[in-house]
Amino acid sequence: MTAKTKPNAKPGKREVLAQALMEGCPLDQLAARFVAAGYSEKAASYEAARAMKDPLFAAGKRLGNQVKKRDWTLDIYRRLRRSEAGDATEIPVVDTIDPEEFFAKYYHRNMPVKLTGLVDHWPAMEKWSLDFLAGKMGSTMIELQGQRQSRADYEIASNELKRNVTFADFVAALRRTDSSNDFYITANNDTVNKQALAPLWDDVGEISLLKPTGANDGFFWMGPKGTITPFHHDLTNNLLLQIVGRKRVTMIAPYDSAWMRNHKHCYSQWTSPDELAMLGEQAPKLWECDLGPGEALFLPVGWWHYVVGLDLTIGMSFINFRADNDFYTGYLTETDF
Ligand SMILES: O=C(O)CCC(=O)C(=O)O
Repeated sequence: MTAKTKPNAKPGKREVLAQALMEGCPLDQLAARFVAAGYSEKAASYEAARAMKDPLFAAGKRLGNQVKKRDWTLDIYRRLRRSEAGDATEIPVVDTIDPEEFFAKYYHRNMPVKLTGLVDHWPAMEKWSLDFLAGKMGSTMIELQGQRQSRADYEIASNELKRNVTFADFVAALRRTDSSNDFYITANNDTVNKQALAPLWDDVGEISLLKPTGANDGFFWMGPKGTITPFHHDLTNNLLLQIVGRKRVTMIAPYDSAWMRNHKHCYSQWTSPDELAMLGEQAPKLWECDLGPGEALFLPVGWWHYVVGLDLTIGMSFINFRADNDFYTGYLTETDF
């Protein structure tokens, strides 16, 4: 028996309505949607009128309008920020910032800033190299993200890509690799690595903006040139610190979130800043920052970021600021959008 398919079958009525709701179609254009989907003018007017009386459709429509209202409010921030910063895309840089200035001008205003002079006193800045780390930690089992190239959604699937290797094997792989996004020690490997790499914290000092908790604060990052952390936003404020090598960070403000194709949790469907830039006039503003050894980037909560390793990199990130940083308690429980 051969399956019968109806050529040019028009979508069902509820499908047309669902699509119209998802796309924010105004009520006076609803009938036209049915016509475009292949319904007669008469049937289209009838279905549009019927939808207005359907409580489910009405609730969906109100919800859609609420989202549009929120987007309008966010657009106020976008326009005001653009008036303030113009077309400049560089993240401001401040050397040896005073904590009071940091919290007043950046943290509490949800504005990114690149900071220099925060960690010049750290022994790690002088000591950490492949030779030193292999010598000190070589036989230690650590966890990393492996086989990332096997899946397009490697960041979303990060729990499934956890692999255990000795630090010596990891360093050997780094030495063999010119450029790769296939393996990377990230903050998602923190539970294992905080214990395993505890001796490294001897080389880590204090940072004036953070409150020491006495528990080896910070997340360890290390990987070859070519690592890519795709667009996402964090649920906390975050300080991203470079110790060895350079990273390029592209950021997009939370008020531009409507452009971010945020389909799941904190992730975006855009695969690179270049794709976004191709939107031309429509593109949200892409803020840029290159981060070198000894430099730190304040990544404010909610800001989208995309990070590329320009060299073999070693870094750390921190969330233990001397201020409220619990933005995850009220986070959504359902995160498919
Ligand atoms: O350094 C990286 O590759 C990513 C850092 C990051 O995205 C983060 O800490 O949220």
